[in-house]
Amino acid sequence: MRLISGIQPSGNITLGNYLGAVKNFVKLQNSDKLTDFLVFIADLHAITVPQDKTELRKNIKSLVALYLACGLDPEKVKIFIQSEVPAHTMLGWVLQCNGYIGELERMTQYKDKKERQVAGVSVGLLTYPSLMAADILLYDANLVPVGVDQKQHLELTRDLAIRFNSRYQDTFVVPEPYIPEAGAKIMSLIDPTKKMSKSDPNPKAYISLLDDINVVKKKIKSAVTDSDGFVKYDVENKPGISNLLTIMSCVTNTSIKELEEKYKDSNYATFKEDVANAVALELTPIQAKYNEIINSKMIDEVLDAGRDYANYLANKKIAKIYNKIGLGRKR
Ligand code: ATP
Ligand code: LTN
Repeated sequence: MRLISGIQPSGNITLGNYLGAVKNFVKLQNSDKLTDFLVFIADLHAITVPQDKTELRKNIKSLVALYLACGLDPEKVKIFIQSEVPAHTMLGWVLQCNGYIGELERMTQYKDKKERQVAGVSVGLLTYPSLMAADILLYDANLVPVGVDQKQHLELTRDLAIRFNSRYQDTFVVPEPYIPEAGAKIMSLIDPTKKMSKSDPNPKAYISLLDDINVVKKKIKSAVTDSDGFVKYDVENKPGISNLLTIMSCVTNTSIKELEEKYKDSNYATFKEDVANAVALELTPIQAKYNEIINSKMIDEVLDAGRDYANYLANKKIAKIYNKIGLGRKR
């Protein structure tokens, strides 16, 4: 079984990216059903909205170091940068020509991000899911571990694969999403009805994995909750407390039920203090490892090996696809 996933270097990854995606990559890398696991830095996706050149470079490197610091083992997972494998863009174009504007315009992420653009909406923001589909289909991946916000893009990927397979005969594996039961949608700390997002303009909304530990604790303690005063999981009426329960449950591997029982007589201050300490405990070793890795040679070594392997698989596949469509001369 082949797995693939990517994260955009659009900022430092958040606790949401970690619990919804990276923590699961680390679990899945040990599965005995695995033949290949590819994890990449989706830098071409990041430029769908304006990025500062220096920041982008810094974020790419930092994301590799964070993947490793969170426990991805380069022996088991090939880590590479999307823009270093040109076949992604080559297939992205082909899939744009097999997708419909209407289906792209329906994507929730497009509709949300479009509203936030002050300097104009790029064409790439709309066509981005075709490139995401290319990222996956290029490798005949079976399973794609992602947070719940990517489910719609995965459905589109499946539709594109099925459509292409029926037009040009079987070419692509139709992939399945892998969405964790808990932690697939961590919410903003200042507006718990909104997803926690690394590109949120307000840093109080998210916890970055690289935030100073005291800042992490402060952000959790000042997370928006409600005035009921009892710790109970109820997403509809108590989204802030429910979000903190989810976070606590994921970092301590304890069920929400058990946590509700434990904190049934506690006030919010005590509960938040414990959540803050639990998150700090999870992030402290990651930060220590990150600091060891960020200036080491390991980053380039891992990326060189990942790039070569990904190009090897991707170039074989893109040649077959171009042949099926009738592009260029027969190879
Ligand atoms: P941006 O703010 O630039 O859109 P993002 O923080 O939403 O970025 P992505 O790079 O789009 O993050 O997502 C990387 C992975 O993390 C995806 O698998 C996505 O589903 C997952 N993810 C993103 N946000 C959350 C969240 N709040 N909770 C759980 N998983 C998340
Ligand atoms: N669109 C994703 C990042 C991403 C991705 C992928 C995830 C780009 N290509 C392929 C899984 C598989 C996002 O999280 N915004």
